[in-house]
Amino acid sequence: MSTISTRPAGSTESRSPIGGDAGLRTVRAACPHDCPDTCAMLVGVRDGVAVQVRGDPDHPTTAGALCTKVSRYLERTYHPERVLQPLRRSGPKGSGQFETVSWDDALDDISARLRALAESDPESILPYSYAGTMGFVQGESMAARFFHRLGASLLDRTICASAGAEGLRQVLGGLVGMDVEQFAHSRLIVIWGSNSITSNLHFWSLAQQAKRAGATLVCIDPWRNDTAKRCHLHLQLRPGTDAALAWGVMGELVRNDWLDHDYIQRHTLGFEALRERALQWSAERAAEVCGLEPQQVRELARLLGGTRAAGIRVNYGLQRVRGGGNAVRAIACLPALTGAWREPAGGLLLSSSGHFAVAREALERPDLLGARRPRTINMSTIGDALLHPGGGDFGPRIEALVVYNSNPAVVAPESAKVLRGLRRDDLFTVVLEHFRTDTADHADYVLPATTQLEHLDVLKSYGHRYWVANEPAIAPLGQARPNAEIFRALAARMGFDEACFGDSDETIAAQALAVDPRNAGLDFATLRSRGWGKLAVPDAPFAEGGFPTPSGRCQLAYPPDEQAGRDPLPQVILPYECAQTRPELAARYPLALLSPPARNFLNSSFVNVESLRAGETGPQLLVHPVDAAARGLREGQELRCFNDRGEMRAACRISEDTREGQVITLGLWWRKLSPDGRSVNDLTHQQLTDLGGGPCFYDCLVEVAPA
Ligand SMILES: Nc1nc2c(c(=O)[nH]1)N[C@H]1C(S)=C(S)[C@@H](COP(=O)(O)OP(=O)(O)OC[C@H]3O[C@@H](n4cnc5c(=O)[nH]c(N)nc54)[C@H](O)[C@@H]3O)O[C@H]1N2
Ligand SMILES: Nc1nc2c(c(=O)[nH]1)N[C@H]1C(S)=C(S)[C@@H](COP(=O)(O)OP(=O)(O)OC[C@H]3O[C@@H](n4cnc5c(=O)[nH]c(N)nc54)[C@H](O)[C@@H]3O)O[C@H]1N2
Ligand SMILES: [Mo]
Repeated sequence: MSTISTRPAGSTESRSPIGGDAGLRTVRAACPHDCPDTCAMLVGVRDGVAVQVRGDPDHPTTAGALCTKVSRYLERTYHPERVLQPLRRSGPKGSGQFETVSWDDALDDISARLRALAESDPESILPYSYAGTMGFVQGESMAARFFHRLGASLLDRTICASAGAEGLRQVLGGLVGMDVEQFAHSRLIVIWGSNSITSNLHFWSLAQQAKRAGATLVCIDPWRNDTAKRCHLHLQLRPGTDAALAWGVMGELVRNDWLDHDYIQRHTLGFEALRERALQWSAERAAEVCGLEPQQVRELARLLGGTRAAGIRVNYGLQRVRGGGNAVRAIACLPALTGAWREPAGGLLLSSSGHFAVAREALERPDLLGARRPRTINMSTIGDALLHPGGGDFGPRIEALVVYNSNPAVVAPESAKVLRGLRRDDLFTVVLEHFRTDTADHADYVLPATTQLEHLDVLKSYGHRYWVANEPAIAPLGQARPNAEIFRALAARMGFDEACFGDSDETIAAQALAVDPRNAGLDFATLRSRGWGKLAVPDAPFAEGGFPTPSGRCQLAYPPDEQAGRDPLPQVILPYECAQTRPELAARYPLALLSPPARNFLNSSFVNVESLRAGETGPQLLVHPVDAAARGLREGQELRCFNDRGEMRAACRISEDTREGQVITLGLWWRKLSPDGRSVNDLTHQQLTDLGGGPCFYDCLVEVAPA
């Protein structure tokens, strides 16, 4: 059991100047962005102006370093294009023409419009939010209370992680796994579906420590990304074939008896069925499906089978395909078969979220629904939802959309439909934002929100095990208000008089931490003074089994009572769009398109920060030399990348880092900041993953041609 590690008392004062500058006050903050690293930050403030942000050197995973993006947080906060006053639409829908309006007028009108809709059918109102900030206060607390009390439609927040989360839950029982800090001691690290240098930098530092100490690093990714280039082995498989690779490895483990029979017998369920299925998977069969050499499958199995302290860092990159949920299930079986969970530096980490004890009901107050059970809309099919005329199983047409912490005009799949929906003249749209994003341009009202430097919050992490507090460093700029304050004000105008609508941000932050042994010694007051604090969770949480499944065992197969006629074992499900499943489509659109994160952006955030945008030099498309030659494409040339759903333009980059038959473009460019006004999501579709109802961003066929 790790002792609760917090900053020692005595170093808790928040006035310790950086570099001995007496006028400089230091405020403890937390990076709010959707990233596993959730860094502890120190903000230097002079005369009410934030002048410096840096990583907290004492926080074990931040270790004094911020990523390129967040080290520019001041540029983002003080950006000349921040929305600092409420705006009301003054031109046609989607034109981006606005006039300024007072808060009172904006809130009066918005609450009147919502009240009128709620009187006929509150389910015609839909909140749309994701992880613009991961804070509990400015995320789903006051906002959730507001929509629950209203009886609005519920939103299924699937856009990132739901397939993998469900896959992991079925095997391990929740979003639980290794302590990321333990990877520093692993002897083998398998980075599976992640470009860690871009998306999980502080994990990469730990992996580097392990590498220096002699560990072997393996990367499994269809793209030879920056991370793959720095690993000892790279298995550059076809996208969407990870489950087949995992089965190939399991076949080798079984045939060679590289198994921990004692661990399997005591702590797993379904091994006999798994064993039988695994024997059907030769290295050759797996290699054939994955587009690899059989030797590569054998090598991965030999490494996993022969290393106890083997840590698998799975990330969400591999579950954005049709079979993503089952791929995570298959991979999650591996550490139980080899007994890697016995070691603190062995096992697997997809997300650490489930280790946190969060008082969700206190924050979100689902009890405010009373007896009402509103329908749930999947955020990944927002295009179809906005265009639905209403009726039948769908229920009422969506008449009002309230967007906060998200940018659906760019991030959601099949943009043509999302934009057509947002342009409906009869849709009333309110967007809480820092900037005039492509989504905000479609609003009837844009409400100016504060950034992390201007409001209070508390955060957990999905990559490490620390709670991190965020103290406001500066006063809100202009007329900006925290999300929670905006929903509090709307609630007051709607006449919601439950006491919870009077909770201050401090009260909400304190409510977030559940009373639970994992939070022992941690409360918001402590976090506030110390900045962060670690959960009391064992270093090797499943060394003696004790998985949070109903059986307490690692579920290699569904338990008998959950099988209900389905295949109890992880399945191999090929993409919706590939030569095997859609040969006629692949004949017209033969190239698989991947659109993973850009290093200088955070999804669509930071695209408008000039210095970071300059680092990405415009939308680019990586094309394999063979595919380029077949189409007569030249380096640097402007390309048209298209399918039946849409197109985007990008500069041609001929590179052997991609596979033959696969093109790659990075990041989610704002439409209005890309040369052709389009986004990669003009090309993607709204079909959902096998588990969890997630989007299939990396399951998409296209063709390219000179523009
Ligand atoms: N700089 C930066 N950091 C970020 C983000 C960002 O946009 N920019 N995004 C944040 C968010 S929202 C998230 S969810 C996290 C995690 O973000 P993830 O989306 O997991 O991001 P990455 O790890 O960068 O990239 C995914 C990797 O998966 C690979 N991949 C694609 N398809 C497959 C497949 O079928 N199989 C396998 N094995 N690999 C595949 C891609 O080639 C890519 O290298 O990162 C966060 N961190
Ligand atoms: N093609 C393709 N599409 C993808 C992905 C991909 O890899 N490829 N990745 C997907 C993934 S993993 C994710 S997580 C989603 C991300 O989708 P989103 O969660 O929508 O992420 P962002 O694009 O970062 O947009 C967040 C917005 O919230 C705003 N914001 C930040 N803080 C606050 C605040 O305190 N208050 C308010 N009101 N607003 C705030 C920011 O200004 C920003 O415009 O995109 C998905 N879309
Ligand atoms: Mo994400």
